[in-house]
Amino acid sequence: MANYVASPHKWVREQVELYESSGGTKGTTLLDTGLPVILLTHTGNKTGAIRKTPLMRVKDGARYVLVGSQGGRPKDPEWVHNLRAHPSIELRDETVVRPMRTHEVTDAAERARLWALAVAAFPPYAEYQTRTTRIIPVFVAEM
Ligand code: F42
Repeated sequence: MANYVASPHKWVREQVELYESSGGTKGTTLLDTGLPVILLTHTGNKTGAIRKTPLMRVKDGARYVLVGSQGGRPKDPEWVHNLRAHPSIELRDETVVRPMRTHEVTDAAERARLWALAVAAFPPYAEYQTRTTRIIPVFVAEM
């Protein structure tokens, strides 16, 4: 059984702890935006450790859209590499926890459709894309 290794970022680590310890009833939104957050449990590509990452909740029907924005920083977040190597995850949406499969969206038209959903759910994503030359990766998570 792999070990859980918490995020080095205090605010992220604390959100994960509150979200999980409350059974998905607290810590479920992003700071002062009030917008909903999901919790991804995934496997480290290099370490094999269990990693937990809060992301904005973006839905496409029953599916979830995962956006590797990381505030528009120059590099993809590390969880993106983890999902490319280990697509099986667990996704917590408030009180509901389910195993899911993920895939990266490579088709340009499909990515554009999902990107529009993402920006509608969390408008700052649009600005994050302008801060970086990388194309922000988009994944889908589904049962
Ligand atoms: N980040 C987003 O990208 N999109 C969002 O929508 C988003 C929303 C959000 C909401 C609430 C919140 O609290 C945070 C939110 N974040 C969002 C930030 C997100 O949770 C992550 O902190 C951020 O994306 C950075 O992810 P990261 O995977 O780069 O995390 C770093 C800081 C980290 O934890 N690094 C670890 C470390 O020890 O330095 C290692 C992480 C890791 O997975 N290592 C892999 C391993 O094998 O263990 C190797 C990875 C590789 O390169 O192969």
